[in-house]
Amino acid sequence: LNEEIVLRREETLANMCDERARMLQDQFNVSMNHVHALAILVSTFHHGKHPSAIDQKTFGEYTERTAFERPLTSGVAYALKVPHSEREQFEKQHGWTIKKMETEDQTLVQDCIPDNLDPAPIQDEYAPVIFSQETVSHIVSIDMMSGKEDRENILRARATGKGVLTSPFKLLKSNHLGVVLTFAVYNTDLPPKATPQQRIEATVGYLGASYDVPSLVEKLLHQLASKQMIMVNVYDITNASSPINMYGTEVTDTGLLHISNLDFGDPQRKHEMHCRFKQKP
Ligand code: WA2
Repeated sequence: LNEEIVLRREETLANMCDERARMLQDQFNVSMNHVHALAILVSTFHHGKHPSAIDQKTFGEYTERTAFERPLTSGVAYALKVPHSEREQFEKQHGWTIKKMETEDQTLVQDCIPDNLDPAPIQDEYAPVIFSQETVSHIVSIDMMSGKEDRENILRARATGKGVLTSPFKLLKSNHLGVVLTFAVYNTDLPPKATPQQRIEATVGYLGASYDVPSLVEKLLHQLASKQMIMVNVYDITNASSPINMYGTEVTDTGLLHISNLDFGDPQRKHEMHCRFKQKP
């Protein structure tokens, strides 16, 4: 009798949670495939054609018109690999200096337009953004290697050739935690079974997408009926001893809980969805 009711309740929660986790994972996977295709587009039409068939206007229009193909993303951008020896020539050609992304004091940078940012200090190499979707135009000219999370992503993306994800961090011009997905773009000399070193050498740039997780998960869950019934949290559990809450209000509730696994396609990152009923039985 009572046991039966408890079992049914657990089953309902599990089904609802699994459905939400699957939806989120599927939408993420769809947008990841499309970001990968954008990396190939840049390789083919920017690096593969002389002169290039892509400029900021073309990139901006194309990425805005295809935004529907990349659910959950807040914007995409392309950063070029620039060794220090080519910095001067690069800056002269573009008519702007490579800017530094402050990571120690993001509160300042948050509200800055790139024109007010400091030039990047001397480094072996830089990753300045040259093309962006209109929604993230504030990162144009910023050296993505000057931000801790972006830098780690760039290094891992180019050594592996896979799409890689950052840990959650506060994105520029956003008040929420988000993640960045990065694909390296290689020149055509890359051998089929390339070593990490060969990949690094063949790298010409980085195509990245940013995900403002809270607002995008909210939008996704909103499309579902019975949103009022359950409470959802999304965690980055890569570091098992200190999970990071990426979506949902922090909970202390000890009631019925179901945990659904989330796979965002980067084996180095682990995520979970936690679901609870809002109402006690
Ligand atoms: N994109 C948007 N907002 C950000 C951000 C970012 N990175 N980093 C901090 N706030 C061009 O991996 C290359 C995008 C980085 C790609």
